[in-house]
This record gives sequence, structure tokens and C-alpha cells, in this order.
Amino acid sequence: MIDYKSLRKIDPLLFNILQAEVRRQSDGLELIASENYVSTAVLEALGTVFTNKYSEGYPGKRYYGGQENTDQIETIAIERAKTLFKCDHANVQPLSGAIANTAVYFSWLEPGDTVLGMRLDHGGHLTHGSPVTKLAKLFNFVRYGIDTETGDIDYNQLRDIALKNQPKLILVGYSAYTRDIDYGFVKSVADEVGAVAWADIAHIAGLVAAGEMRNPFDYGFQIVSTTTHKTLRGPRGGMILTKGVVSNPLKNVEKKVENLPTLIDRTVFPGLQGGPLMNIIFAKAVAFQEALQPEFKEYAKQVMRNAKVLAQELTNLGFKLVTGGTENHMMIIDAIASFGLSGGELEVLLDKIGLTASKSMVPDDTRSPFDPSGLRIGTPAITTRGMKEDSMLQIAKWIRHVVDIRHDERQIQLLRDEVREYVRNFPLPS
Ligand code: DSN
Repeated sequence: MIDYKSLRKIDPLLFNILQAEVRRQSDGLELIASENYVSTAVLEALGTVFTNKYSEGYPGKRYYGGQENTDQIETIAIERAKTLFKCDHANVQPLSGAIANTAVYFSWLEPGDTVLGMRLDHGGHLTHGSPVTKLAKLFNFVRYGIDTETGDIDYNQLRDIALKNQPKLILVGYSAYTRDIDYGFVKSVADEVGAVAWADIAHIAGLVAAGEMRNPFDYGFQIVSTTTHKTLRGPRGGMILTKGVVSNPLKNVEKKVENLPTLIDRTVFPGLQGGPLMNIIFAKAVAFQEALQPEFKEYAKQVMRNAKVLAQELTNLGFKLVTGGTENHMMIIDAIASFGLSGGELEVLLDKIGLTASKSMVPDDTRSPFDPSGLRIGTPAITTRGMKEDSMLQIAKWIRHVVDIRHDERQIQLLRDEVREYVRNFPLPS
């Protein structure tokens, strides 16, 4: 392992902050559904000399010399990604999930074109058409939501809006939704209106790769975008995968048919990005190798088992969960409906005892996104630390207990000590 001797010497201020962050991560528990702890191998891969290298272009076609090693690592990352997700094209260069999604829009659409995506306040992502994004100024987003009675995506509404608005892209995927997706139905709607079907699986990528949740490509989806750092447990970054060669007649240049994989590659570079971060691509390749191992399948199963137990125990203890439970790695507590606390208040309370979570909107939330009604929690990171069902019962009890003692700082401090003591048995993997 790196001993950070040089960092300590050159920049003690930052070294101290690093140490504090290591302490924060190891003394508490990460319940943010979109975070995870990378392995030592991934962490080592991030801190390599590949960070020194410019590699604009793609393997075999670069704009700088000295690419004999970078070409190999990017090719390996691509091949592993294709195997993991059962597809035939992968672009591993996007710097983030938001950039990956932006690249998909620019690959396939002209300004003003219509996209059907999920409402942010019903669980979609900012980049799926939220009016606050620059994307929403360029493209015409129409949005579906969930059926608040059933908690499921309102598939009938999705189809009605698609038929009415004839989108060129239909996008499914979410940041705060606890069910799997009926990709078969969505693809049939996309076929009906001649749209390309696209899934953003950022949250569930690891669960899809492990075969524990549906793979959109099995249902004919043409595009999948994702981040690599959530359930997939790699370095922070994005990726775009495609299957099949769909050509876009609108994008024909000099009578050459432009197909989807080519358009995506050209949009990522040189369309949006310059040099890819090769140390990150190196680390992505390492994470993909880890995800291909049988142990990763067991990990994904445990993430989902843990989520079910945690959701059930929270419910037993009086918390109200959006959709009543979970089919994936996350759950959303309706904090207002449960105990009259806002999501923000519960987040702060949990922080005080070393449990990190993120406030979240609940469907049709009447509160502001800065202090919404819900709190989202997830099990990917705590499962990486080796926690199993019995720890989920313990965590649920802590969450309930801190609500009860919220006005008693001394008791909160005692509970903080108890959490710190307990998590010592579950060291960080790296
Ligand atoms: N920010 C991520 C999340 O927490 O869901 C999505 O990009």
C-alpha cells in the first residue's frame, strides 16, 4: 500500500485532511445509495503513472505517441465491459455519468428534438430532463412519473406521452426508485414510435452485471449508460454501451450512414471531451475484472438481501417507505410521514451518529429539494464492508433510536460511540 510519505512531507495540510477522511469513512457507515468503497486493487490502479499520459483518440488511432500501453488498457477495459453487460460496443472514456448522458443526447439528437425521460421528483436523474439543466434548454423533454397508488412507473402514462409526443429517445433509469423496470414494455413503446430505447443503469450497474437485476440489452435496448462507481464498485466515472448498429438518417454525413456506436464515440471525443483520464480507465478495467468474478455475484445478492432486511426492519420500527419496500439496493424513507421530521433533519441526525445518508424527494413532494420529505439509503457500501442481515437489524435500530433521542445530545454522543465501536469489526476494504 502507498505510505503517503511524500504527500505528508510536501503538503501536511492536505495530508491531514486525507487522514481525517480516512477516519470519517472507517469510523462511520456509508448509507448513501450511490456510493461504495473501492478495493485496494482499484485504489492502487487510480494512483498510477497512467495519470501522466495524454491519449486523445481511441486505441489504434491516437493523436499522441507512446500509446503502446494505454491502447492495451483501454482495449481490455472495453472488452471486459462488453462481456459484463453482454453488448457489442463500449466507450469507457466519459469522465462522469452526466457527461455520458450528455454524449448520448448529442450523438442522436438535433437541438429541439424530443426525449421522454423520468421526472426528477419521481426518482429520475437531473440529466433526464430536469428543467434546471442546460440540456433542457437544448432538447424538448417530456416526462413520465410513477403511479403514486402502486409505486410503479406509470407505464400507461409513459406510452400515452410517447404516442402524443413521438420522442426520438426514450430514457429509463433512476436515482431514487426501488423497483426493477419493465424494459420489454418500454422497448415495445419505443418501437411503436420509432424511438431508440436507452437505459441509464448507473445505480444498478453492479446488480445488472451480476445478473441479479434485468439487463436492458436482453429486451432489445440499444443504449445503456452508467457510472462505474456505484454498485459496480469501480472508480468514479462514466461509460456508454450499445448493442446493434442503428443508423440515424438525420445524421448522415456525405451520404455515409452514421451508426449509433460511431456517433457515440465521435461525440465523446472530440465532440465533448479531450484527453481521457487513463489512470481512471486503468482502474475501470480492474473493477470490471473484479465484477467478472463469482464473488461479485455473491456480493450483489447480499446487497439486495441486506436491502430487503433493512427495509423490513425499518418498517417494523415505524418508518414509512416509498413503495413499501425495495427490489434493489435502496429504499426511500418518507421521513415526514414517519415521524414528522424532514429528510434534511433526519440526514443531519444520522450524521451525528456516523451514518451518512442523503435526503431525497418523495413522489409529488410538496417540500423544497433542499429539504425534502424523504431520505434515501442504500446497502452497496455497507455490504462491501462485509455486513450481513444481522447488521441491518442493528442499523435499523440505530436509525429509530436516534429519532427518539434527538433532543438529547449526550445520548446521541453515546450512540455515536456505540456505532464507532461496532463498525471496527468491519474495516474498509482499502
Ligand atoms: N448523484 C447520484 C446519486 O446520488 O444518485 C446520481 O448521479
